[in-house]
Amino acid sequence: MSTTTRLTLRRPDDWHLHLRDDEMLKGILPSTSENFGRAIIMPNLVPPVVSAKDAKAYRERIMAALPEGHDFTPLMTLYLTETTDPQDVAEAAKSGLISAVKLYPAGATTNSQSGVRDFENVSNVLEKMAEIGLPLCVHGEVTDADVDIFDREAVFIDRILDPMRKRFPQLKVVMEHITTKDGVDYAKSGGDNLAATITTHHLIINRNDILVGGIKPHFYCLPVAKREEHRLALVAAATSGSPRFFLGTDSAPHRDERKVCGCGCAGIFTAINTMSCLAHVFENEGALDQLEAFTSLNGPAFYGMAANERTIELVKCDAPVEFPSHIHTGDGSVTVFDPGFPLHWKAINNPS
Ligand code: OTD
Ligand code: ZN
Ligand code: ZN
Repeated sequence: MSTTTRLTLRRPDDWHLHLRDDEMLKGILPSTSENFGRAIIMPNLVPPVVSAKDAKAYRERIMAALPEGHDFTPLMTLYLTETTDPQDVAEAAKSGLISAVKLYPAGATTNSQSGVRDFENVSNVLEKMAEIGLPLCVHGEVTDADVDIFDREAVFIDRILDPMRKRFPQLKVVMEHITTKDGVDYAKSGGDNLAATITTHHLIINRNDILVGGIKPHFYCLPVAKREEHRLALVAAATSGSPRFFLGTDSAPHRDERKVCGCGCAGIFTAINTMSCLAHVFENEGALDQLEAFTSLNGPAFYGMAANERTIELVKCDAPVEFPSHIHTGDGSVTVFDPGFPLHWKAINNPS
């Protein structure tokens, strides 16, 4: 039997990324810009990116931090609040400044305090977005104290997402970082206006990895990883080739002191080794032929963009590929995601 040891793919994109700001931005941006052509940039800065003016300024800071020679386009988003102006959104979309709007239920994840409490108060923005075809990226977890953290995604689908999609059937929705079989099933059941991103880490870890044998703060993220059956459903979805699923790493760096402490932040940093991790996962499933769809084709198709022209190569090496265990930024050290197995696939970004 012949085994694949070399693959050429269109250059991948990351449809959900946290780049932060200032020294952290400078330190971690190269991990993405080296490996990806474009990324949807999350707006959960402090304070958040809420207006076109904020998005423009943030985009400029990202471009200023980009290393020479890196070919990378940040796709900006606005953070939806109950006072977002539909006209500002429409103009920012029309000018090409933003590619999506991000919905955080208030309190659902890092820096989401300014998110939405009463969905009625954003209906004017959603209506406008449906009209102009601008995608809404959704952090799909309820925040009700009486809902168990492991159930928050499934409950969000029933209570919020499904009614919202029925009310705005033309609205393009991306279910961000799905973590459950419920999320997979719902994404499959929608029409062409619905898609879901899947992270690298949710394809690799389950909740045991966080908790068995001692607590692993570097595996803690939101939505929290679920049972193994859910991870398997995510792997099946990602490797299926279905156009509804594509990569959004949700790579979310925090400096180590903020992860390893009495109340650790949520977020896993995967930007630097994502392509190697994904090649491993897809190879295990006998699905290397579907990797390009997941990382490079389905996302742009959903967002109405062309796939990247350039290509990358993935080469399987006998010796494990070495990645740094930490990225040292001017804002402190960030731990790189450890998948728990050696990585043998190496991404070559400028194949000759
Ligand atoms: N999840 N951490 C962060 C965001 C995400 O829900 C998310 O998108 C973060 O640190 O910004 C995390 O665990
Ligand atoms: Zn989120
Ligand atoms: Zn995120």
